[in-house]
Amino acid sequence: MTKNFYLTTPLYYVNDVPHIGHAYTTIAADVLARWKRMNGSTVFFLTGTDEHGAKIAAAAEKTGESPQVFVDRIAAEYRRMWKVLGISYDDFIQTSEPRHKKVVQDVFEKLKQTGDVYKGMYEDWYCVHDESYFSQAELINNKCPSCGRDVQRLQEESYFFRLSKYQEPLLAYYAAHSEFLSPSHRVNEIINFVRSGLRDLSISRTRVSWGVPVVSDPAHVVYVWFDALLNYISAPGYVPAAGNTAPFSDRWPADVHLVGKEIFRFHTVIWPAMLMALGLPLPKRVFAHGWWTVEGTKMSKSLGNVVDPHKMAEEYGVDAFRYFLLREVPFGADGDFSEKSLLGRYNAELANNLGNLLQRTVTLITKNFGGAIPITPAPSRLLSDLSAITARIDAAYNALAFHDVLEISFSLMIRTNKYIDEEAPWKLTPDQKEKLSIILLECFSVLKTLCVFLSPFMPGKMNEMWEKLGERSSLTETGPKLIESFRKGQIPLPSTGQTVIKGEPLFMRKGDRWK
Ligand code: ME8
Ligand code: MG
Repeated sequence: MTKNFYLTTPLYYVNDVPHIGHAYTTIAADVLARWKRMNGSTVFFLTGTDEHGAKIAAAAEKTGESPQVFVDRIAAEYRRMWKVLGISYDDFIQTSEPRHKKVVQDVFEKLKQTGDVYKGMYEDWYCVHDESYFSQAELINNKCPSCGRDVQRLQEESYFFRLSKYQEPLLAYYAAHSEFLSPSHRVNEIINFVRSGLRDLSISRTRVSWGVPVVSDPAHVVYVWFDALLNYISAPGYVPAAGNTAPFSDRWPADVHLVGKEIFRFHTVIWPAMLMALGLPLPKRVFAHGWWTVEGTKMSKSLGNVVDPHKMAEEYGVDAFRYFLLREVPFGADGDFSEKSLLGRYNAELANNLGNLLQRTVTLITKNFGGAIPITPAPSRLLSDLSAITARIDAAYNALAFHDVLEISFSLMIRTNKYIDEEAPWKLTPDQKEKLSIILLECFSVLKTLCVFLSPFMPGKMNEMWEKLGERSSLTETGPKLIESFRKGQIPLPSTGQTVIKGEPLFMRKGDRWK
């Protein structure tokens, strides 16, 4: 039976170049997508770019390009970045695409008809940078509470979305679906916000021209957030006139919307209310991760401390960079990026632990058995709790606790390296070949298991390791069967004559320029 699994990243604004913040969310989503595929799910992994609004039109004007040429160019940079970082997305949506705009327009008209969208007058403090209105009470020192810039008093005719109507239904939904607001430490902020009262939301602009025009009133363009959020249903093929029917309903509702904590509220208040208004089922989970700073300070273009993922991937390899981002900080918490820490973990964990475990195992098998993995029907001491370990790995992946997956795997590496140190197989005499076989088969089995657990994080390196272990099948294709046996506590034996390949270390140690 194949299960469908639909997950998304935010749609990134195109007025910025992709940096580690965007890479973080997208890599996390990719890890989950790969794990789900390996477990036999049919995955639909969506990412893309958020391209409308005044800020983006202004950014285009600065470069002298038309907005469309500008957004296409930056969107292409995102695609290129995802290619470099090995992101296995299934669809990339740009909000300026006709397939998306059509859905936005049809949804708008549909909700106008049902009365959830109505016309009124809007007046408040407006921040151009954030394209948001704020009430006097929300301002901080009379400046924008989000970016600290000046705000201006604006009044305009606007369409509103009847958000206030959904206050109680939202609270009821949160109460009945404990996973919807994830991680759990974020539940209270949302519940308190909704309880404090929801105002209807202004969802059209007359001052902005780069956007989706309202069909029945083209002086208005749709507010960027109302426009952008709809990508999650436009990409999988929602047709407003048809409602929740196949093929759209095969994908929808989303299993996970992965977002940064600063946009959690948009995804857990406005978005579900929009879906309720459309009569669509709600996403199963919205997960907010934390924010990266760089060496203690907020990343910003003006400070010149924006970390370029291309550079990190070039220096340390894509896989080590992917590994590091999810290893350094518990997923959901804030973190601080430093290259020193990346180098430290690269050397200590990847080169000295994982790489070394592979290297010594392969060397011993080569030296003592001519490379052929010894097959003994011995019970594995190291993996005696394999079904329990696999259950913990499953649980960690399902909770999006990527750091736990890595920690569990890391303990296994440490344990195995320690086992080799203690057993000192190089000291065994020729009449102890049986014992040597057992030790090496055990190490081999641990490495094979690690390949499966870690390949979503380091697909390239784990394929390399898989090949070095003499495995011929494709790791991603064999993965599902292997995970099934792991769950039963069974480690499949190598095939007869399977030989390891001795070569370059998996991770070359790097000189420490900070020492
Ligand atoms: O908010 N640390 O787009 P955006 C961690 N277009 N994650 C970070 C980060 C950091 N320092 N910086 C960025 C938008 N991110 C809207 C979304 S969705 C319908 C519309 C990641 O380009 C994180 O996922 O500002 C954050 O939520 C997202 O980039 C914001 O990207
Ligand atoms: Mg932002």
